[in-house]
Amino acid sequence: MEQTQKLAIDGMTCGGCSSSVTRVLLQVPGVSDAQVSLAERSAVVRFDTARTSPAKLIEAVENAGFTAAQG
Ligand SMILES: [Cu+2]
Repeated sequence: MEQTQKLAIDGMTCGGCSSSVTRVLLQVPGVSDAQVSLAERSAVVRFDTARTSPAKLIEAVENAGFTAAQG
């Protein structure tokens, strides 16, 4: 089943950061869309619940050097 999850992202300071976060989210298997907002410090991610989870999305963002939380 597809689910949309909003994440709060800390540590983005420019468009390069938001591009990086977008890329790492889209690279997670099962993610079909990621809309990252630098201004709102957030991401809205659409994913297949059978293939990934909010915890895995957060892990991917944090492995790229940012901080993420559900919300
Ligand atoms: Cu940056």
